[in-house]
Amino acid sequence: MKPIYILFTFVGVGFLNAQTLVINEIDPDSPGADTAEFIELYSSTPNLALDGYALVLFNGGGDASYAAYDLDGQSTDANGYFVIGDSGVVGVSITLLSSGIQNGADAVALYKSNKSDFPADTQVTTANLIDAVVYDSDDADDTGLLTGLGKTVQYNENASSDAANHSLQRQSDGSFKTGTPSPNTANAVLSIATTEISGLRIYPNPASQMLYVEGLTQTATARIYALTGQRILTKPIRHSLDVSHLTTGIYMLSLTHKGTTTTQKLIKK
Ligand SMILES: [Ca+2]
Ligand SMILES: [Ca+2]
Ligand SMILES: [Ca+2]
Ligand SMILES: [Ca+2]
Repeated sequence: MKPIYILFTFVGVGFLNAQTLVINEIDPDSPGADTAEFIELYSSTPNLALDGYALVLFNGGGDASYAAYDLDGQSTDANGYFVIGDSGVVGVSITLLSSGIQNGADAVALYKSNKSDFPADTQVTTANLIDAVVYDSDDADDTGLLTGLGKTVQYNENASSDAANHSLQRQSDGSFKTGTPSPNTANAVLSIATTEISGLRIYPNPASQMLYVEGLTQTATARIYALTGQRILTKPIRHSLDVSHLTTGIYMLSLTHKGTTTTQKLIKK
């Protein structure tokens, strides 16, 4: 899934800071009477004003809208999260209408637009589209939604046979995987390699200036990703890595050494 680059500037050598707003997690099907549904947005810039954005929910039946929400006056929080959902969901800022979130095959889309542009039964469009997720619960791919929103992959909330207790969560590679819902907080990291490089020690973590690595017997490749999946840095590493230019927050650090890649959470303070 391609991140949307709204603004980017180079800071230092090899660093790319991009302001991004994405659909980070969706939970259309929830336990019982399905009253814990939510959509989580994430911005790489904390406290991002959401003026001018609208969230639109599309029905796969006619590939047309069944609900729309203006996000004017709202903002992401200090950690970059924003949640629209049922009233009991942790950190909810806008409560969903009674139409809720349909369980699929349907779609959720974020536009730089207004609710008034999406009265009920408005057809899917890529005009002013910022991000979209087409999802289902063991349903066939809906080509009308996928094509209409410029997407190629439809994600299955029931991929681990527990749609009610799982949400679909954006991973570091931009794909969505099922896991325990995490409204208003970091998604579970579900796709990282579990391989370990023996004798490897990475410290300090959290790091503010330099990150030190012990145990590499030759130069490795370090890659740092934002939680949105966007790669921020790729650099050769032997003993240390300067992370002073990273914005405070949570990242994924991957090290590839002699053909083995290990990935771990990195906190920049
Ligand atoms: Ca639902
Ligand atoms: Ca669910
Ligand atoms: Ca359809
Ligand atoms: Ca989350």
